[in-house]
Amino acid sequence: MIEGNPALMNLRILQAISSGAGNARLLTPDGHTSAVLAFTVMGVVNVTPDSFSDGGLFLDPRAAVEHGLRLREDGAGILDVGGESTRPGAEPVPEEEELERVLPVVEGLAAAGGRVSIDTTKLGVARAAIRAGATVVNDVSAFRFAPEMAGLVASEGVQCCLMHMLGEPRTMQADPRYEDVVGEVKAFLEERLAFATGEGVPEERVWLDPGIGFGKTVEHNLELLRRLDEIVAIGRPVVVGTSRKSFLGKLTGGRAEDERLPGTIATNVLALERGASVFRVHDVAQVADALRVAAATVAP
Ligand code: PMM
Repeated sequence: MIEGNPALMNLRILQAISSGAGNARLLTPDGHTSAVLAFTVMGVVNVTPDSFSDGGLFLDPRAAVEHGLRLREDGAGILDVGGESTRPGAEPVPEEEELERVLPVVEGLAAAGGRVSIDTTKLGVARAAIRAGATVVNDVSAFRFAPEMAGLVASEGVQCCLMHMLGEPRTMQADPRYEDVVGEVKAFLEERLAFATGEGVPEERVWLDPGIGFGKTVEHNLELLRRLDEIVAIGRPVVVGTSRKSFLGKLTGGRAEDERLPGTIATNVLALERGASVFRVHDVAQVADALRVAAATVAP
């Protein structure tokens, strides 16, 4: 447990691990670490027909690679490639199909020097993506759907993001309930971290994510964001993914997905202030600017 200002905790965490939160972008152009709070923007590259805000836009691998490279120019330190939608109610995609969608994109982005994470819950997809150049496994099931994923991450020496989700995407939004959402999510993440390290993954390679929108009501999401410092206190870099999610629409009178950038920025800026260090977003340029400015105001 680390105590103190969450933003400073975040900085200490990032400085304590030489690889930081992946290739944590530092805010000074000359790359000094001590002057300004560090953060990493993770750009979303969904290669799916049905993801909730960008489904079908980048199904062609060339379009997806171009999109990812644009996001990198916009300030994404990591490109998160996903081939299976996790929108509420989504049905699983067969492994072969997921592989066909993501592999050319992972290969193309890695060949162009991009740092790639693979957003998958499947062992075979993670293994192939790592061979194709991915260096982070972003598993929204936190190794629950394929426990062998932990051994893969350990033996390949890659990093992983373990996320909280209540159940599975098909059913997660059917009346989610918690006694204490923050306490339960925190306990889950601590248990998953212990599982990962027990399987040989060095703690320094694990990031944690409260899973905004994954089996949560609007109020659950807000409580997790309000008390994010409690998740940060576990002592691992915290990833947040609020980008364009439906609770932002509900809080703003029913705004559509492409009208949720202000809400996305507000939540990411506050999450930074509360100690999160990796921000998974679609609108990289705008969020990166907002985070740069916000980070300057919480600099030590
Ligand atoms: N959200 C989505 C997909 N993958 N991964 C992590 N670590 N955290 C998230 O919040 C997350 C994720 C769903 O969003 P999308 O359909 O817009 O990609």
